[in-house]
This record gives sequence, C-alpha cells and structure tokens, in this order.
Amino acid sequence: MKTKILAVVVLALVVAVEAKAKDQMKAQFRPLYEEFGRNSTTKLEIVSGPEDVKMRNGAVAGKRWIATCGKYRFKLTIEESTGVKLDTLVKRIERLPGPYMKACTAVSDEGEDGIAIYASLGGARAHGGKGYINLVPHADALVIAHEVGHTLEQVARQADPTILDQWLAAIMADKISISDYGDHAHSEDVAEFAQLYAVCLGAGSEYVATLKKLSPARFTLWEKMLGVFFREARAEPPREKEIAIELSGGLKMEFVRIPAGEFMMGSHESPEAVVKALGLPEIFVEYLKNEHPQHRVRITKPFYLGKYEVTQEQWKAIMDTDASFHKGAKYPVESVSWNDCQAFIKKLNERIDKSGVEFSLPTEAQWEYACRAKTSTRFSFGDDKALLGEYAWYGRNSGKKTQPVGQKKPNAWGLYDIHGNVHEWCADWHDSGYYKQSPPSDPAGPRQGVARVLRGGSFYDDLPDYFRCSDRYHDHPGFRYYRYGIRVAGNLAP
Ligand SMILES: [Ca+2]
Repeated sequence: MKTKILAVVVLALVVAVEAKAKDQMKAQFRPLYEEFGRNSTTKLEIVSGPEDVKMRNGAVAGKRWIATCGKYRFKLTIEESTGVKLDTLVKRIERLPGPYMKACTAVSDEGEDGIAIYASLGGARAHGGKGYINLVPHADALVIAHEVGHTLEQVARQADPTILDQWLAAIMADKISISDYGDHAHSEDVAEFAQLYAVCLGAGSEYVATLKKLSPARFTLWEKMLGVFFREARAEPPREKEIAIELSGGLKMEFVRIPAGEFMMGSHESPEAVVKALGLPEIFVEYLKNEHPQHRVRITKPFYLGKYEVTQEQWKAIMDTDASFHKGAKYPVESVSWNDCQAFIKKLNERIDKSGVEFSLPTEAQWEYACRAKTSTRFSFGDDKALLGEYAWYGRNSGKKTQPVGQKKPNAWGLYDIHGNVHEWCADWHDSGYYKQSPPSDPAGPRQGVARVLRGGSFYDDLPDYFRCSDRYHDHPGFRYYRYGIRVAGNLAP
C-alpha cells in the first residue's frame, strides 16, 4: 500500500517536472516567434524567370523562377491564379536562416516545383516532404521553417532509415516536449523543432545555446540533418586594426579594419547644387539623381577592406595571368571584369587560411561607408575639389595612366586611392532607384540587374564629380576596361 502511494507521488512529480519544462520552453521562446526573421541576413538572388509552367499538383498554370542563395540553387513556383507576387515569397524565404535553403534545393529536382505556392491545398496551410514544399498564399516564414523540418527529415530518412527511431530516442532522452502534436507524432516533432531552431538561430547565439541545453539530443540530431554545427558563443577574439594575408612567397595583401556603425548614404546636395559647385555640364543633373534620397544606413558588423587596390603582382600570384593595360607590379590590376573579380575572390577564399574572414567585393554601402570614414562631405577630405590631387590620381595629374598604389594621401581610415587611380567594382547590381527602397541595415543591392556598381572614379576622369564619396558608376559584369580594378573586402564569419 505504502509503495503504491509512493509510486503515485513519484509519478505525479515526474509529470509535474515535465509540464514545467514544457512551459519553460514556451516561456523561453514564445516571444521570439513574432520577431522571427527580422534580422535575417539571408539574401536570395533571382537568376532567371519567370517561365510559364504546369505545376506538379493538378498541372495548374504557374510562373517559375530560379533563385540562388550562396551555394544553394532552387526553384520558386507560384500558381498564377493566386496573384501572389514573387517578391512576397522571396521576402518570406529570406526570413529563414541560410542553412534552411538546403531544403529548398532538396525540393527542386527535375519535375519538382521547388518552393511552391498553390491556391489551395485541400484545407492544409502547407505540405512538406521529399520533393515538395507546398504553401497556401498566406503561409508565412514560420510555416516554411516547419515544412523544412519535414523535408529534411525525409531526405535524411532516405540515407538512414532509422532516423525517426533515433528522433524518438532523442525525445525520450531530452525529457521535454516541444510539439503540440504530442511526442509520438515523431515527424511533427522534427518539424516543430526545425521551426524552434530557426527561431532561436535568428534571435541570437544565446538562444541557440539555451535550446541546446534544454533539448541536447534533438539539437544534435537536427544539426546532423541540417548539415550545420552551431558553435558555442565565444568571446570575440580581439581583432587587429590591420591584418595582412600572405599570397605567395612573402607577397602580402593588407587590410584595414572598418568598424560597425551608421552613416548617411547618398548625396547631401541636390544634383543642381553639385552641378553648380563643380562646374559640370547641365546634363549631369539627371544622372546625379541616383544618389538620392540620402538615407541612413547601418553597417552592423565590422569588416576588413583592402588598404590598397589589388596590384598586378597580387592578381598574378592568385590568377597566374595579368591582362592590365598599364603594366607594373605595384600598379593596380585593371582590365578585369566583375566576373573576373569573382573568380579571383573564389581562389582567394580557397587558398588563403583566413581565420574566420570571408573575402568578397565590398557592397556598395560598405564601400561608401569606408570611403567616407565618418565624414559627411563631398570628398573624404572635405568639399574642396582643389585638394583632389593630394588624395587621388585623376585625369588632370595622372598623365592618363594608372599609377603605383599607395602614393597619395589615404583617407581618415587609412585607405589609399579610394578616390581615383582605378574605379573599383562593388558586389551589388546597380539600380539608379535603389536608394528609394534600400533596407536600413547592410543593404546588398537589388536582386537582379544588368550592370554592377563601380565606385571611386579613375585615373582617366577629368571631372571632380566622379571622385565624390557618393558618386555611383556602373557597367556590365563581363566588361573588361583599363579604368576598372578591384579592392577586396574581408567579412567576419558569423
Ligand atoms: Ca580607386
């Protein structure tokens, strides 16, 4: 009798503890759900489309696009009768963490719709599985995160048929409930965990660490299915103000650390005022409108930027070739297209042990922010065009030739030739109206375009206009020109 009472008490206690743990999970994370994806840095690029297609379910008429996100490439398909805009779907997907794009790719094989919006799914808001993530028009980013769980679980099950048994064992080991569907609906539990993991990842590393502590077995298994591994938040190692990487045989490339911060991007002067102040032809007024409206931009993370333009010897050390028109080892490499620069950066990332730094072209916002170096004037050295020759090689002092890098005065952050010498390719597509819709944090340019941005003016240009911090230039990414060169950015890994 006594034993029985004790057993009941113990059981009640276990149930109470478990209920408490479940409440704790909800209390811990629920407020984050509403914020989901608000700070996401995931960025899709539309590489082709729309194409008219018959969709997989019922052969209904749809439009299809191909999107990329880093290494992932996938389809987006929208049933025409829904009237849902591509941008709406893209923005929802961009709320998800980058690794979740693995599921987008997994549903984009031949004959599949990729991430698809259907007018109706027989009363369900979404279906996710091997080969499909189907959504109704109002299904939001949280719904997609849940369906990613279903898809990746089924992908994992193909490679390892015991994966759901392992998940059940993980539920038992964790002694904590997540899913409102109940612990025995294993695949729903995976999907709910996938959603919670995404929410925590978006909210910050401290939340991911808490999730890992509360549900360690599921956490490990989900990361295995996702193919990523969360690193515990560590104290940020002190970053050097300047770093140098070795390219080969003692040849180095130097970088300056650019702090995180805010600035006003674009011109503070009207096009008419610039034309008047710099004595430009009237025709420039129309062109200069692309620097408006001036708007506040936050650069949320520190990054590195090349102290100098990439020189010919540096380019040659990585690419083995050099097509520059004005030759010289310490001269900036030129006659490189935007596409050539991507190949250079790819090799740089592959070859250089960079301790947490990922090389790229700077975004247009990073470039202007670094060029301004906290100044808000026409040039980084003030408004006076008469001083341009002290800081820049331009049409009136260069002899219409490039010059060895680093001979003129640097800007306040120690960047040489940021005005003049060679025009510098930036990562972004160019859109003259982009500033009207630029996001406030870390803008990365339009999703698509025909030309890429160039900044800073070149040795060939006579008019001081081209050397203003806010001046925007652009050209086709495949075009090689002796006025165009490259300066490399180094972004810190998250
Ligand atoms: Ca330059």
